Amino acid sequence: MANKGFDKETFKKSVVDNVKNLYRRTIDEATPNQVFQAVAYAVKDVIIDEWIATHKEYEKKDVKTVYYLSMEFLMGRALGNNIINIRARQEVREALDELGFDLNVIEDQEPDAALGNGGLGRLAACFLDSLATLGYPAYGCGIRYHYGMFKQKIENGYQVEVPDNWLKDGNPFEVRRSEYATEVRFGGYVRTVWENGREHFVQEGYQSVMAVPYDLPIVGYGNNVVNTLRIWDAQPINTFNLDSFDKGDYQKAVEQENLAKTICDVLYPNDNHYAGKELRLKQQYFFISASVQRAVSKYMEKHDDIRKFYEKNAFQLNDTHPTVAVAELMRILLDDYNLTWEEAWDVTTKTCAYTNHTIMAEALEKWPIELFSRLLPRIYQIVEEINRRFIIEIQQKYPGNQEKIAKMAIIYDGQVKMAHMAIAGSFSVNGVARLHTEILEKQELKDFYEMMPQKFNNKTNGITQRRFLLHANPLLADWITDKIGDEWITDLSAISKLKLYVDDEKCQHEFMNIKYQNKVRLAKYIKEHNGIDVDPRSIFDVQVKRLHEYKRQLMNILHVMYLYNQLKDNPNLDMVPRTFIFGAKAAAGYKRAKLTIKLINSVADVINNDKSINGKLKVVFIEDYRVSNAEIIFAAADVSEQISTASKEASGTGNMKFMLNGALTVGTMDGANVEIVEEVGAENAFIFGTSSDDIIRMEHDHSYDPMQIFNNDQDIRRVLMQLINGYYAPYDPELFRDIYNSLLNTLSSDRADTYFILKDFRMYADAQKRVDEAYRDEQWWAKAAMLNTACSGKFSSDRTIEEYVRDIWHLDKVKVEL
Ligand code: 26Q
Repeated sequence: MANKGFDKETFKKSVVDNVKNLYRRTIDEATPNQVFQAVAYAVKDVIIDEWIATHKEYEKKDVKTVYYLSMEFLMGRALGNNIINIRARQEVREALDELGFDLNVIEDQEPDAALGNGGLGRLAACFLDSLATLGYPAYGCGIRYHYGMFKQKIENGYQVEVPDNWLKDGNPFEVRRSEYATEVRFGGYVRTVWENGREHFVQEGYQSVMAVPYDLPIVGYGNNVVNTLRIWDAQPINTFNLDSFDKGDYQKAVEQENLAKTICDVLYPNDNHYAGKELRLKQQYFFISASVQRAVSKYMEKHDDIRKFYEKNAFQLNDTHPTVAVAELMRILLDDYNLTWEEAWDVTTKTCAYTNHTIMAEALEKWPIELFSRLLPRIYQIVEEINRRFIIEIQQKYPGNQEKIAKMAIIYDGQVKMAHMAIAGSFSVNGVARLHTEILEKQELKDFYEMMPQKFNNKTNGITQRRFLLHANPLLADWITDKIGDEWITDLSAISKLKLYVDDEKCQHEFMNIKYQNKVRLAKYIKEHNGIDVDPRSIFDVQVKRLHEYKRQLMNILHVMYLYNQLKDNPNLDMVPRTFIFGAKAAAGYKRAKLTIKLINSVADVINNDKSINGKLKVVFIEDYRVSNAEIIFAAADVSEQISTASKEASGTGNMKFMLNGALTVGTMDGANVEIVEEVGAENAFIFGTSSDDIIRMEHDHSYDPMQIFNNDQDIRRVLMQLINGYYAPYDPELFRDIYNSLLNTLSSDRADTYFILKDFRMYADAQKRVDEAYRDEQWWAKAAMLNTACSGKFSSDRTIEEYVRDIWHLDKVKVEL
């Protein structure tokens, strides 16, 4: 377990010295935040040698490298994770103890690196952890947003967004690499010149910014491997020429400076929703151009034939957001290396691979031609040519079929369709769970699948057990290691050995006792942050994820309202006390999502202050749900709510984090829930709801009518009426009218109850009834909870990464000796 090279006394001295050098203070005068900084630098000191050694080894072996291109990396905190991965947790804890500090308090000083919205960004972070731990050469490439995901405050029940100034005290782990700064160009026009009997294209009158990389270490677990997350920042370029100080130049200089100032300002806080903002496209091209330029330069430092670029490099596109990489790589190959179109296209389509994360129509990126061509004139020319040739291919396959072209063209209806370009420009297209990939092949991307089935494949998502068990749940982690050894840390399939113990009553007690202690820890957090008392003996029923209608937090809270009605009718109702816990950020402009947060808080206010129900029901909305408090929440959950409308959640990854920590799933047959149930057995989960096939069918034939359900089910009717009769908002009875309308009124959206909440409500309530009954049988529950942990082996991102390597990237493992 422990790190042999780690010396506690040296480390202590390093911390003390850092406090002196950074703050001119002795250690006993230092604030916890100053100690955090000092400890982080001391840890970086240990990491840095491994980081250098890793890259020396990569160079020596001339390895193939994957570039994981992503607009988002939702890293969370680094310190605790890094200490764990250098396997020095115990020593660092002792060192700090001896200096008079508590490691947990010190870790708590670190702001989350929240450079992502939710699932897609956190997946990227888990993948980096797995790549380093498995010893694969990899770079994450992204943006150094100055403001990450906003902090959420709840005021009077409403979400208020507060800027996340995460860099204000500096980031001790980052290294600025100005030697790799590179220019990125926007706007202007393209001039065609003839040279050596060939057309050449020169961009002129453009504005440019300097892209400057900052590197963050990604520490593998106990293997001396340290990979790099490279995030690019923008800096004004120094072309301000005083000699030619005329009005035009001055204007341009100011504009360039503003461009550099705005590009990396802030992460767009939209999750699964496209907003066609010009600045967003600038962000995309900015980090892609810089990353691709650098990857090509690095390759050419050691090779002479750019035509073989793909032999040493793979670009994985995390959704369509980085798709401009296809055209940017083409541009560099054509304009800078003078390859022919055919040669350049061969290299590009052997380098790029695309991961799809959603089938939601409103998330598809389509850029207006006007905007795209104005901002990226040379890139647009290349996209036009890609499109022209792609259409010829379609015509060859389907002669005379105009409909196919309308459905598949990259440029159509005045728009550039990024998903179509990603598919055309990649050798691999993957979904993120089996069901999701099937839906892509049979429905959403059917035409593409029929034309090029060989590109399509599935890679079911995973999560890193190092952060979400070893770090987040130390009690359970130690207990598991005690029982079956520590192999599970780097090979989660080994966790199945726990199955031997699921019938052992002593083990059941120990397991549930750890769950209880984790619930006490969360109860304490809730008391400190919400001022609400919750009973750790109640069922902790948790739904934490971004707020979105398809995820159906609304169905959850409507069910709470329904339970409350039952309790009001019958205060002696026999039910196991339950604490419903929510955590969710709504995109800042997503009105209905924000109103849902207000509804949850309004219901919480009424229920939590009603003495007559004897504490049988509590509702808690955890403010500012993020990676760092997620770690506390998953460990404490009894019930995991995964209740999306079937077919809408591509995979989900929270579902896996709950399972790993021994929670039972209440869920629909959607995303990776399908595979979770396959692993743990349907009898150890609470599955309900309309199937994805039936949902898709009803979406097509418009046969669903929620009003019928409203008319025929008086419990549902009563709950819905409470949305508009002031029951939860006496001061403003109309407050929740929009939510009521969304469920029943076809005028408020093109279809009422778009996400089939009323359709699934009864089945959901039944599933929840089964939870209540099952929890009473302590032995049954303990066994089922242990089985969830024991059957979670498939859902390690280590497994996912091995599949990407085997089927897509074809990387070799590297060993690093110090
Ligand atoms: C697009 C354009 C403009 C602004 C923002 C966006 C944008 C940003 C983020 C679009 C989508 C996202 C995020 C999507 C996402 O998180 N998808 C989730 O990905 C997870 C990892 O594969 C899956 O588990 C989830 O099911 C899926 O919803």
